[in-house]
Amino acid sequence: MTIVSSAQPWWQAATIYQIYPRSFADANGDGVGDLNGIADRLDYLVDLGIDTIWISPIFPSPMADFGYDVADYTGIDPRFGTLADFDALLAKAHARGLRILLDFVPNHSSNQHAWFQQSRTSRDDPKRDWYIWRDPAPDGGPPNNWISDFGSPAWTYDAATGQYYSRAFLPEQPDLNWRNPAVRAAMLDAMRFWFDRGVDGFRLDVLWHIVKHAGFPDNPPNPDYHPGMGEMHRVHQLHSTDQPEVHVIAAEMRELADRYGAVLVGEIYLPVPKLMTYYGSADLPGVHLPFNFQLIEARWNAADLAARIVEYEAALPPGGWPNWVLGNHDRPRIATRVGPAQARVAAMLLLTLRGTPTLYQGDELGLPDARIPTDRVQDPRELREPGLGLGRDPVRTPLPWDAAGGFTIGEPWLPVDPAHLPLNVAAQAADPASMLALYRRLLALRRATPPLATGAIDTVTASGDVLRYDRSDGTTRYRILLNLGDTPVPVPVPVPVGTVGAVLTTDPSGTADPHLLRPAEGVIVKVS
Ligand code: TEU
Repeated sequence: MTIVSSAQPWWQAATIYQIYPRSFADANGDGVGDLNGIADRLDYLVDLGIDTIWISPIFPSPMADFGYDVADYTGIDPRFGTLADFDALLAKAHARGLRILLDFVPNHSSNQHAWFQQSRTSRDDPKRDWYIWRDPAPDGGPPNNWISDFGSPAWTYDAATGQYYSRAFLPEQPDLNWRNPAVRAAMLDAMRFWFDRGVDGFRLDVLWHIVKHAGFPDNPPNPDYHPGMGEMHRVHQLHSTDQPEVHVIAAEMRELADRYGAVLVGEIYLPVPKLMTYYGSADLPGVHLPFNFQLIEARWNAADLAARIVEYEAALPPGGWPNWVLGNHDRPRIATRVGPAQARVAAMLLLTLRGTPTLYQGDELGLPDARIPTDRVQDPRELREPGLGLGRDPVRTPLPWDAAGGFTIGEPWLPVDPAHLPLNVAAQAADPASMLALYRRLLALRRATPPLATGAIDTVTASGDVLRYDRSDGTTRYRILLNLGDTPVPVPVPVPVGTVGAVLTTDPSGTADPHLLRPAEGVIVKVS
């Protein structure tokens, strides 16, 4: 896509929409969403008002982790379509002013990847060192106490050569050895392959995981561990993640991306101070946008949100551009986390904070987590640690397009929750009081109002249940007032709501009361 020259890079004013391709739209009726399904629905995304799509992995994969186990970094899985389908989708998206980010999975490949198949054949194979192989501990067990994010040791024994390989996730996801320059070259080549086709950037899966401590010391135990947390939390991932060398690799990726005017978004679950290091430095630039999951981690009250916004903004390094994420394919949905009324407030919050927002497919409909019958569970995480509420199927069910479903003419790979059907796209598109209509209004306002997209943020304060902040570009100032509670709150003085009037309210009535914030009401007010 042509790069528009302007003072501000395109991705700073962008709004990102995450597509989980298995569940977005199925064009060929096999029950699994596909690239042609996305291509058929691009106008929905244009009407919604987003401008950048991130598509979860579409590469050839045995689907042990639904695409996050890649068997070929430069192909398309036949379930999703062909390379020609992808090129057509990209062209069609670009023609509509939509950019596309792919989901690159650098930490691990599939165990079916040709590299790993070769690596496991012998200890002397030239590809041996492309993965992380270690001798057993003296007792024959795993080399150290590292634990997979999905529970159980982070090592799998391979009898053929008598060693363990490292795998931070499933046994089907062996960790690549990023300390090996040949791996780095091959993975950068794979990124270049997609950039050359016109891809606008990547989301980088578990970026903080990709380099491990060279000495493989035990991780320290977590004194706060209790079984309900998931087994991964038995230890702190001190030595298995977030090693200094990751920043050198991120800088190599950044250098490549910048040559194409592309954006890199890093998936990093770390506390804010650590997260900030992934912006890199002037000498060693990191990713453009280290994903900020503060809104996912927050307790839903004004004080906690205000504190997190202030902390995050203050921690940004010089030139570091903020970003905000409300949900994704791994975490409970916003409508379930905070309830349907507050989910409208959350929409206004996401789309009025400073920085690039990312919203997850279905959240614009206010979908709650789907109920999954036990015999239909697909997520390997749920299957390995059942009943802890860590399963991800509830946020991965097919998007309801119309009252009958409309996702597929076949049998969907995950069942549609009947509770989702009344929230379908067609019904909400026709209803000005709907969540979808609110998202459309918010996105349209953000597009038309530069201070809301890229202006400064100040006066972030919590008073009682009300979270308040201003956005301004020096001449025009907007005030955002969000009632995080379920009781009416008098509009705090000196907010001159009456003077200029509310620009937009989350209230389904569409009208704002100049003196009162209703329960779970948010308003945007122009104050100068
Ligand atoms: O997720 C990473 C991720 O969510 C975990 O590392 C997280 O820290 C852990 O589950 C604790 O909550 C990414 C993808 O988004 C996910 O879908 C993949 O399964 C995973 O990486 C492996 O590729």
